[in-house]
Amino acid sequence: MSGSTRAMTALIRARDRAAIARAVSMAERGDAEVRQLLEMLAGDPRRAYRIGITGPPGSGKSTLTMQLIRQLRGAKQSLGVIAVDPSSPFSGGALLGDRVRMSDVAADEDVFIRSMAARGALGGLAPAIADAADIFDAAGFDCVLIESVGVGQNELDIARATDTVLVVLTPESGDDVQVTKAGIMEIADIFVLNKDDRPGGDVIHAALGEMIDLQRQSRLVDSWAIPIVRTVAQEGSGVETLCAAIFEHRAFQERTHALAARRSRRTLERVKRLVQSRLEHELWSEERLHRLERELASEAASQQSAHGIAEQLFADFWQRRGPESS
Ligand SMILES: Nc1nc2c(ncn2[C@@H]2O[C@H](COP(=O)(O)OP(=O)(O)OP(=O)(O)O)[C@@H](O)[C@H]2O)c(=O)[nH]1
Ligand SMILES: [Mg+2]
Repeated sequence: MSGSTRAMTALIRARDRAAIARAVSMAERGDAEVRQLLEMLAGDPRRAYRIGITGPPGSGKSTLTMQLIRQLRGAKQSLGVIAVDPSSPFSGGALLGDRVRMSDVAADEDVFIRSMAARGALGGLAPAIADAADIFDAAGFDCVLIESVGVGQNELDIARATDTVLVVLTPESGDDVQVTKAGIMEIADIFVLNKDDRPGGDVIHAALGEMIDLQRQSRLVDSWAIPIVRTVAQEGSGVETLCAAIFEHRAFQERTHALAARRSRRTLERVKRLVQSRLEHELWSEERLHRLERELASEAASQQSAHGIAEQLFADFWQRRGPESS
């Protein structure tokens, strides 16, 4: 264990901004050193509450996140914020970081905001987000907010990384709701109907309400009733109600022990993913790949099925790993 890693853990625990920034950059790059760092920080009993903000491009996630930051600061919560900025800013909205720099939040010592690029590190963004959230955890922040645009895999990644998921829709999201019905019902803990200053809100409100009712009928036990909170993020209206809904969801999950279950499921997924990428890395060494290529080019390979070759390779891998690892 290097001395600098040890020094860094102390700085992170003291919420040193430069150290936190450095550690998050390491997580983003997938540095091996971050593994050591997180192992050393693991004993800390703190548990930040993790809130995900997702939804279609341009639905107002960053605007809303800014408002949530203000509201949560009013409730004396210290905050670590991760904004997964889209790689192409097609929504016309400002990036969260830019927005913050121009606001009162910029000088607030109890808010730490970090952008991550959506293209991200090798193996996707999910591991980097999870590590960054752990770093914020160790720094003793009360809440971690994660904003990420909800397209494809991103949406699921956010849901897996957080304790409460806000799905931000707008009166214009009607088609999105129809198309991704099952997907958003699966991940949403709270629906936010933003841009409620525009017409059409009632229609989507009714559609969402119907989906929520249907889902509840199919559950036997008392399940969480997904609320729909209507907001105008630009003006901050509805944000207080949204915050109350988040705290309510948290209390519900604590009361029903769903939070502990959710967190251990999250750890399981994460461990599986880590083991999987480690296996992949070790299995496909350059040497083994070359050997396989040579084998396949040979005459003998034409006599074998792909299944047979894979079987042999796998057996060979375990045999070689065996003596040194047991
Ligand atoms: N009319 C109206 N416009 C809003 C509201 N909230 C946000 N906007 C505007 O919608 C645009 C997009 O807002 P962002 O907060 O950047 O949206 P986003 O979901 O973070 O966008 P991406 O991160 O790029 O997906 C901006 O021009 C906002 O000013 C609202 O409640 N009403
Ligand atoms: Mg945004």
